[in-house]
Amino acid sequence: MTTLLIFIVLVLVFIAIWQMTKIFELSQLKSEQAQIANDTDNKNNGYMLFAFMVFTYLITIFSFWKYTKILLPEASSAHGADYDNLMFWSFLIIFIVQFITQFLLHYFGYKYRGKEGNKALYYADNDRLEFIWTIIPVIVLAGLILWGLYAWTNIMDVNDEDDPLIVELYAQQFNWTARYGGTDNVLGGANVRMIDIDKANVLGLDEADSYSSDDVIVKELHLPVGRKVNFFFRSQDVLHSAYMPHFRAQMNCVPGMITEFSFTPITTTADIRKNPDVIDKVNRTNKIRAEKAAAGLENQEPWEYDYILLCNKICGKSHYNMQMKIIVETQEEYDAWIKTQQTFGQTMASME
Ligand SMILES: [Cu+2]
Repeated sequence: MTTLLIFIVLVLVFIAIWQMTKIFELSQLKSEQAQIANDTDNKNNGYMLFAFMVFTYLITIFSFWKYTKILLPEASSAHGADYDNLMFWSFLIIFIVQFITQFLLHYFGYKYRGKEGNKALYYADNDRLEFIWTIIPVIVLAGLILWGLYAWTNIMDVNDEDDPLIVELYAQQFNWTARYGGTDNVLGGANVRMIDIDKANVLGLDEADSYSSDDVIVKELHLPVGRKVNFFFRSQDVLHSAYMPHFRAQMNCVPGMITEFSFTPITTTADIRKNPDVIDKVNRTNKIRAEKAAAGLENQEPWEYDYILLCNKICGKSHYNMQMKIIVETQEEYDAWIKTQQTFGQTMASME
């Protein structure tokens, strides 16, 4: 792959040098006529322009056919469908407009290619035409923007209604830690200055704060299905971004401040694994892994589909691997799991 890239770069450098010498040659005022485009040149350029349009459309169709199956499955959060709808209509409109405008651009370039003796027609303006191509984009864009603002306001509305579960996501180079508010569902105060590695107080919780002792710190995020979750984000070192693609959620983690985001998971991990798109994706991946196993390569264990929290800001050399598993389960399963976890108070006591 690297060899191929180096080869491509070298070829491009040579083309650049060749073109530059050509420009230099052209700039030398010689009375030679050879460099002036004749009808054959214009015709060839016209055909190439047309061919390029056909190529663009073919590669678009090919990409749709080949790559749509690698996209995310349907959203697993309550607000996800609104987000996907907005995205779909925005892309559809962009796609239709680009289809028409690119056709006009390339087709007219081809149709009105230069011909000996042809003169351009002087055409001052056309008020009606200008009115149409101004007013239609104005209406469409205003509609999209208003809809977008409405969706944004709804999605970004973090409030305490409906008894949300309180979870903190803590980012550091290069891993995530999650903290639950515990039985009181209130997070104890915390600050990076209170981090005490010797005492395993890795998140810098305030031991004097009475809300801290029942907090539960974990390395795997469990969420009960159907309950709203209010997330609070902190970062220890640099800018990170908590990205939960299956829930259409992302929020920056900024050192020195607490950011917030809220969503309601609506599909359990067990249920998303039954989604036909997901089953198809898992089968395709495991086919590749089986081939790897046969060839004795790495990453050959069968893969099981999971929700995941990723970092979406390039935060350092292991950024690509900064992730945490998310499990959405029934309330009973969640209750059973959280009961088995140690509280911060218990961890501190065991360290003494
Ligand atoms: Cu990161």
